[in-house]
Amino acid sequence: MKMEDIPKEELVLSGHSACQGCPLTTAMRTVLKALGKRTIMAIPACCSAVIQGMYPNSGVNIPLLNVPFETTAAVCSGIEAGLATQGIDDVNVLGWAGDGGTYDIGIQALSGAAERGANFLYVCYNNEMYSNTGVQRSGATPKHAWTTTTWKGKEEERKDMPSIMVAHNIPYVATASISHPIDLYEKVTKAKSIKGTKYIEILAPCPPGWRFDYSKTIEVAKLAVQTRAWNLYEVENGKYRINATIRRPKPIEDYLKLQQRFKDAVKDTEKVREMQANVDARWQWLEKMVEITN
Ligand SMILES: Cc1ncc(C[n+]2csc(CCOP(=O)(O)OP(=O)(O)O)c2C)c(N)n1
Repeated sequence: MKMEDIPKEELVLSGHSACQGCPLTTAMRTVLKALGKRTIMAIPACCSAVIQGMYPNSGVNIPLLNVPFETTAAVCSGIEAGLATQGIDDVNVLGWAGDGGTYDIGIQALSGAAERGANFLYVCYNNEMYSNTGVQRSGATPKHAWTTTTWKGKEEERKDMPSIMVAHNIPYVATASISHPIDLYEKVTKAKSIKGTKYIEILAPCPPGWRFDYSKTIEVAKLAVQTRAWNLYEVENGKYRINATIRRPKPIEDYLKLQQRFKDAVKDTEKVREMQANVDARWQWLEKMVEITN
């Protein structure tokens, strides 16, 4: 597939209020192009809810519900049940939430829906913090990252949310990045064809939160993949596949030094070594998972 094969019609309209260089609109454009117009979306409190518009206006050209923070997956289960009752089977149900609304606040509803096998796609756009309320740490914030609530650097490792979703034995789990739109488009297209709960997590570097220049969003996202700080992989019926094999990864500093949130961490060689070791170990784990599940 090539970029030209991605549909031209935009379901994310101009006139929304995202920051310049905001990654979530980039992600949402691709996801909605892959799902198409016959899609109903549920969005909890997060940047997406704010930028998409204030009632009665909307910057998204499909039916959309703004729902309480912790309820995204429960609402999606309800929409799906309502559609099934009416015999409608050609409408996609999409839950769309940030990492705060997924890793932390929405995890209970998501876990329940996944355990019941509710038929919908859940997308977490992961900007590794609570962005909308002014950059607080979330369960997705990496160790040593500055946020307004971890101003000396976060002391804990982040959760491994994709693995938590794999442990629910759902048919499809994938990671993606805004820097790889074809990969993302293909993953959403695949998820659309699968019945059951599907989970896709998209890395979404946030310029004001991660503290880099607004023009560098895609560059930072690319570097995350090139340094293996963020790996692109999918797990289909328990089988792991790596989608971007980086033979000669760049050193982790290349990624960290573009982001002011790591400005103190990069001065500490021990911390940088630790982060490099974590990234290397994660890659080895991923390769092992591919080996043992195929
Ligand atoms: C129950 C509840 N608690 C807190 C809030 C305040 N709140 C609104 S958006 C937000 C941050 C959401 O973070 P995340 O899910 O990571 O999405 P992002 O803002 O990064 O897009 C918070 C804490 C709320 N609206 N409802």
